[in-house]
Amino acid sequence: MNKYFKNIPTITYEGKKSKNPLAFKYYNPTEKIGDKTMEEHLRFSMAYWHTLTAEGTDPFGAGTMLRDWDHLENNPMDLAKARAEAGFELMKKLNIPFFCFHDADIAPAGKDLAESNKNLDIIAEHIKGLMQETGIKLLWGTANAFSHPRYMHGAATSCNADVFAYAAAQVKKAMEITKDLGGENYVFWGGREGYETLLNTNMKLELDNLARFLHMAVDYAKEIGFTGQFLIEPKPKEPTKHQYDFDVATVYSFLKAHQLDPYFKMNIEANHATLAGHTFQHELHVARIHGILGSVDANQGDPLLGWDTDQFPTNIYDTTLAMYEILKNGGLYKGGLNFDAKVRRGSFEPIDLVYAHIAGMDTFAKGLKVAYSLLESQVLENFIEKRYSSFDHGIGQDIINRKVGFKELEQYALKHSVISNESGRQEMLESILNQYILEA
Ligand code: XLS
Ligand code: CA
Ligand code: CA
Repeated sequence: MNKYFKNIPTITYEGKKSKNPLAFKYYNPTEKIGDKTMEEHLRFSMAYWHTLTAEGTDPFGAGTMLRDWDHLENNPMDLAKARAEAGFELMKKLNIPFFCFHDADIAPAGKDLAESNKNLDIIAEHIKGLMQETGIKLLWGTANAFSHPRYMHGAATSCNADVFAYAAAQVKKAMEITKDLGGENYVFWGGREGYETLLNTNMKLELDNLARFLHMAVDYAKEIGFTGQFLIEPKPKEPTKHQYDFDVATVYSFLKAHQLDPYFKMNIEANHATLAGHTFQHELHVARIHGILGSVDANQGDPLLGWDTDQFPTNIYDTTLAMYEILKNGGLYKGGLNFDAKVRRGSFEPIDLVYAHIAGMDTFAKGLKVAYSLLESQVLENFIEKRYSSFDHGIGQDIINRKVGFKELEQYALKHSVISNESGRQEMLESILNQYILEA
């Protein structure tokens, strides 16, 4: 496999002193961090869409990306095969063990649903061969039920029942292919499931239909024996003004309200967290404490821009705190760190894809190391434990054990009306965190 990224060598670990831009400085797949190797902890994945199909277009201009496979554009099936080969060559050279795709990324749409499905079967078979040849696995599959004009009003939340049916057929096929390729998860990102104005929207019906759709997916998974994890990917806005899957907390209450909670976990994207006005760590933390942290779309937004810029993750502070949550979760289990990230429009050469993935992989590897030593020291755990220690005994313990109500608490407060608090020591803790980052 040396056709599309000819001048790129296999990327290896050279250590943090290396100045070679085509080497890992922190990501050392076989290095043990605790009882797992870095490869087992991080489970990196390439996103098919950004890396293989994106052209670098924006609302102001045409595509810029130089991609060796694009000369095949007049023959869409050959183009799809070449893309797959290029993707596996790139993953092999970067030592990325997983990939993720939308149905629309891997095969061209046909003149109707039947032809689209046929195209998918042919390309999926080709991909299966490449998976066998390289040992690279499928982290998750999904259906693109948002790009085609038929989805202008949404898919499972469209006002048009024919669109609901088409989306169901598309998801059915995407689930079958994901199962056939051994996918470990299947993702539902809301796409256009949301609304622009309540002047034309029956929100109750749309939300109920979304729940009906997800129940049908659960039923079909059982029917075909798909045992991968179902994941919902929250996002607060873009493309619609109000996305129904706003954030982890919103999705969790939706799942609970519709008895869907036993079947779904979250796929948390960093850039979606920040668009929702949260930190990446906040979303991971909320999912973790509810037992629904499934997988991660590893990217970052730009604090100066208010949209989904999908940049490669390079912020060590953020990856440290993300890995901290992931380690506390006991890992990602079937999930992984999928680079749902794209190179900037000006980074148009194939080698930029390599630099971008190296940057993301090293940033998460460093984050893993820092998070592991932070956790080992228990410095934050000990502080937090002490901070809440008033609930370990006396009246605090009675509150926890529900032994007291408002009347008893009033009696207590009347006797203890002089209260003393302790500092939260935020700046001291931030300084400790910096120290761990600098040392690891
Ligand atoms: C878009 C989403 C999308 C999902 C998969 O913002 O990130 O790419 O990850 O449909
Ligand atoms: Ca995503
Ligand atoms: Ca995104």
